[in-house]
Amino acid sequence: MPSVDICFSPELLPLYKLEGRVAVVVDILRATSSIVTALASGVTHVFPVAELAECQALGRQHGCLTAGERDGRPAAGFDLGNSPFGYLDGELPVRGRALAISTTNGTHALRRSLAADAVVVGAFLNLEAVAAFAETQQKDVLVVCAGWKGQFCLEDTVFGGALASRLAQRGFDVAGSDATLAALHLWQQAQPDLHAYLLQSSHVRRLNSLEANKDFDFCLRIDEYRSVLPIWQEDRL
Ligand code: 3SL
Repeated sequence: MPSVDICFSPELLPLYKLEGRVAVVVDILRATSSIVTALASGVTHVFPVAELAECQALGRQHGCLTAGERDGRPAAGFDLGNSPFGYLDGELPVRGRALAISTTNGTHALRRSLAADAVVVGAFLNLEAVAAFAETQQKDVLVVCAGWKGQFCLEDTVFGGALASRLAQRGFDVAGSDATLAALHLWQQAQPDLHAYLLQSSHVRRLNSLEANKDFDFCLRIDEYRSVLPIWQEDRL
């Protein structure tokens, strides 16, 4: 029976085996939610990169849109920051364009997970798509939480619990790892009001101070994009 494990921070990745597993990389606030929204809004493919300079270089090389964020703020010289509404508000046409994106934690976590057999991007927005994909693979799943600068983040871990709960219903073993048990407990604790529960988190306070609280509401919509599955292929999603 395949299992689910959860890595609370990319800094802990050296302790985990990626080979043979499906890595589900999550940065609920906001990188993976934004990537899912970008693809749902007609972006053709996404180049997630760790460094801002590389992101700009890709923009020039491929003529694609660029999105850059550091410490929650849009980086200077990029078309977009890290708000999912950048792909939804129509200010910048995105349909049919490719996107290069670099964020503080999320794109780092993705790049550090590439040794897995398959790497997919998870968010509450596409929870069902990720669960269905994992079921087709029948391999152990490792949820890689982007966290914040190497530290634990509540919202990414709660997502891990939500995914473990869906995968338990599909026959996955979710009892073999204390990390998964803890995430499941947090997910249960967050019911019935996920929004109220996550209001306590440090990242929500950070976003509120940046006046990005509507992003928070949006990123908690479960299964908004049920069929969007960003999956790593060669050098892109
Ligand atoms: O760290 C990241 O990758 C970002 O998602 C952080 S923020 O939501 O833009 O603050």
